Parts: sequence; structure tokens; C-alpha cells
Amino acid sequence: MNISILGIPMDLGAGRRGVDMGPSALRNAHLAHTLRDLGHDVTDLGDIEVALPETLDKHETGGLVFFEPILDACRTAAERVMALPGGTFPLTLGGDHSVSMGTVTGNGLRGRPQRTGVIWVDAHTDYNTPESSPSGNIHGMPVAHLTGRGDERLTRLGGLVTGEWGIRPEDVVMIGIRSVDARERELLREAGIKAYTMKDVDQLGITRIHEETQERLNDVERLHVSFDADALDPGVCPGVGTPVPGGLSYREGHLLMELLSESGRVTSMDIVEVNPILDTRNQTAEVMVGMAASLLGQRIL
Ligand code: Z70
Ligand code: MN
Ligand code: MN
Ligand code: MN
Repeated sequence: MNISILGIPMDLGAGRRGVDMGPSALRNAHLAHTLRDLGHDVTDLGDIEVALPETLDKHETGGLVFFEPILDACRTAAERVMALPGGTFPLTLGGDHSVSMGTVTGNGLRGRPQRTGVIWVDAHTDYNTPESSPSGNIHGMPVAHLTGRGDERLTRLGGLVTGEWGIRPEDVVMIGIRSVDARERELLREAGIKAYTMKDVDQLGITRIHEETQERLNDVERLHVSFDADALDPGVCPGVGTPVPGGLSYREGHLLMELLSESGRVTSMDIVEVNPILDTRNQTAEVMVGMAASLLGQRIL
């Protein structure tokens, strides 16, 4: 497969500094080399340019911290993904999770707009709107905006999204959830988004959750996996902004990626929220490179 790596070194959407170094940490953990060893043709497109917070006023526009530079970066990311040749697998590296407003949109609109399913692997549901958000941090809001809720400038990505295309709430499946804000929980319920909590992971197991996910997303034409490193347990991935106890184990993470790989249906992936400042000897980046490898065909035997 042809894989294109694109970094979005942005931490403007997160409450803490450091995930802007995520792309660098993942490259240092031999991302491209690992995927080439699996037989893929890998092109690293480098990073897009993102404003540094030190150069900006901490502008809050209607409950959205750093709204303008985040919209800029997401739009640029979307345009870069859209420009990739058909058949290429985009592997996009965050950055905080607000980058996925750009990457998911770019993947959905590439070539011609297609119905796109999203598997959101995360401790958080990232379904706040500017009104419901307790923090104003945009990385807590990407799923709401991708499914058409919130600030219209973000849902339309500054005019890039025109016409009917959007992610349907029923085409989103979340896995690994264990931290949801009060208002956010109500919004999720109203929207009818399927979310597998850690309770579900414990009760049903990853195999059953994967089967149900495939069934639910049976009709989508493209399938994007957005993997927030904080979905995994902090013992496995300590280098994340807000570690939440009781996460996916190393084995559950790999099993999910292996099953998704075997399905042959995944067309793009993000790796986000890796924070090298808070990490232990780049362990989190190394684990996340392993997750990408499992999704992209690595097998034990
Ligand atoms: C909270 C908010 C969040 C991390 C996403 C947290 C959001 N729900 N935190 N990823 N690390 O501020 O919206
Ligand atoms: Mn997230
Ligand atoms: Mn998260
Ligand atoms: Mn996060």
C-alpha cells in the first residue's frame, strides 16, 4: 500500500503544551521504517505549518480558545489530505485531537465526497460544543463539529465543506470512553452516537465490540480510525495531556487494530495527543507506532 504521513504539530486545542511535538516523537520511534518493513511504500510529507501559542494572544472567541489558528491548521490539513492521489492511505499525526476536524474532513472529501465512518478510539467523547464546553479547549469538541453541531465556521471548515457532505452521527463509533462531561453526555444521547465505554470493553470484549462496529458501519464507503493515545491505559501511554485511569490495555489496543486490519476496510488513520514532555523515554510514541503497525498489517505469525 502507498502510505502518506503528514504531521500537524499543533497544541492550541489542548489545555497543556507539548502535543505539538507528537509528530516528531512518532518519527523518532521509527514510524516510517516500521511501516516500510511491512512492505508498504511510505512517503513522509513532513509537517504543515501551525502557529505557535507564544506568538499569539490567547484569544477566546465565543467559548473557543485559539479558534482562528486552529481553523487555519485544520483547513490546511484537510486540503493537504484531499490533494493526495487516490489509493493512498493517509496517516496523519497530531497534535491535539482538534486536528481531526481537518483530517476526517479531508479524507471524506478526497476525490469525490463519500459517506465516511469514523472509529474514535479515546478516553473522551470529544463531543462538547462551544456552549457546553467546561474548558473552551477545542480538542474536546471535534466530534460535535464533524457531525454538524457547534460553531458553523468549524463545521464548514471555513467554507471548505459545501453542500450535503458531513459525518452522520450514526456513522461514528467511539471505543475506550471513560471521561464525559455532564452536558456533553446529554448532547451525545440526543445525537444517538454509539459509544463503547470501558465498562462495555470489560463486559463485551474487543472482539464483540469490533463485530458490532463493523455491522453498524456496514454501509459507509470510507472508514477512518482516529486514535487518541489517552484511550490506552496511562500505564501503557503515560505521555498524554490528561491521563485517565482504567484505559485499554496494550493487548486490547493491538487486538482492535488487528481486527480492523483484517476487515480490510480502513482507509485512513490519525494518531493524536502524544505528549513527549509528559512521557517516559518516548514510550507513548513507541506504543502508538505499534498500534499503527497492527492496523497496517503487522502480524505475529
Ligand atoms: C473535556 C473538555 C479532552 C483530553 C479531550 C476534556 C476534553 N471534556 N481532554 N482530550 N485530553 O475540556 O472538553
Ligand atoms: Mn480525543
Ligand atoms: Mn482523549
Ligand atoms: Mn486527549
